[in-house]
Amino acid sequence: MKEELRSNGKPRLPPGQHIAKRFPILQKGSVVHLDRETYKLTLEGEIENPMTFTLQDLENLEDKEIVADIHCVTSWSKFNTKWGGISFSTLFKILNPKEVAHFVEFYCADEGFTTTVPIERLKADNAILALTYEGLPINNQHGGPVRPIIPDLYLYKSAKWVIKIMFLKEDRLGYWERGGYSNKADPWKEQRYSYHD
Ligand SMILES: Nc1nc2c(c(=O)[nH]1)N[C@H]1C(S)=C(S)[C@@H](COP(=O)(O)O)O[C@H]1N2
Ligand SMILES: [Mo]
Repeated sequence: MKEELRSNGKPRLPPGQHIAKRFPILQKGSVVHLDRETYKLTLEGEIENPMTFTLQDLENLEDKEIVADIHCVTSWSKFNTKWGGISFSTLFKILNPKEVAHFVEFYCADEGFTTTVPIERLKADNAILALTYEGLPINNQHGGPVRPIIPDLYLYKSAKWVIKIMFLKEDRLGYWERGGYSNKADPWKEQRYSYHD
């Protein structure tokens, strides 16, 4: 079969990856079940307008859809996944991050799971704070009701069951990153492990 290429002529599948047949479900422990009625997302740290949103608040802000190829560091990739939700530029207009906010840390409902990304990564066109997958609310297995999807980084940066988003001056290592995975996590550069950083 002829290899698929991206618009820049490079292969569509990052080095060392293969296509998954289904959509694997992966997390450090068990699947978390968050109650959609009582769900709250807290946004705080280096922003002018800290706030807490209910799921309804977030749904009212929905303004974006992406179709993305996603890549897990354990080597599976999935093409053409469709997510709907809020663009980070919309969120940033509301929150007004301070000049000093260079990193964004996601806290998750599976105790102890965090991950951090440079704020610039969230400004990419294909990053989204996702509420839907393939047109339906994201299910528990895939991190619903709310998870960021950041397709340009290995999928451990796309935190499931997000309950708090913290804006930071400085970087902080997350759960998989402390365990030896790369904090840079660019699949095109095959930054899988921390010794590449
Ligand atoms: N809260 C939380 N988010 C997480 C993880 C986790 O352990 N906890 N694992 C990450 C990893 S390693 C991967 S590959 C993806 C898997 O997402 P999926 O189960 O929707 O395929 O979730 C990421 N987000
Ligand atoms: Mo992963």
